[in-house]
Amino acid sequence: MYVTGGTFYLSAYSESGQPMMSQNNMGGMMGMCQSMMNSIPQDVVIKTTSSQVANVGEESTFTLFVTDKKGEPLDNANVILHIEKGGPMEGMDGMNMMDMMGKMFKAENIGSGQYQVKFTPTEKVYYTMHTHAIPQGKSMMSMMNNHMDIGIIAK
Ligand SMILES: [Cu+2]
Repeated sequence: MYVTGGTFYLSAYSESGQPMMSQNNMGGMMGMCQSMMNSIPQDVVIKTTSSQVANVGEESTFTLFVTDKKGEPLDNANVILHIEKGGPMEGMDGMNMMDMMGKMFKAENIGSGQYQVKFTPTEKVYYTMHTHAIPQGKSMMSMMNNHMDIGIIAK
């Protein structure tokens, strides 16, 4: 799957020329995530308004500020994310779409376009918070066009 110029389509072949459909681990996911990372969210603006440093073993609250492209705060967006160890591209290998979906959870809206995420790091590593903000009325498919990777440093 690739996201090119805002168009979402399926490619039958991965970059290596291997038919994608035969790959159980969905290596194409990496290409997709890379495309997502290289593009800015299409319908929203996602900003981190809290510290991105956390302590191992302690629950931290991260705050995201979501607006539309005009800077109007969005309180009814569907903000879903998953957090994993490593940089944006690490850990994607061997992870299939179902695993990813299963790990996703919803951020809680606290008003004024702000959303809270609670997370307790277990290791002194860099984590990536894959964040998707889907404006109300937009289909879940647009999550691919409204994605941002946010780094968290655990110490
Ligand atoms: Cu990501």
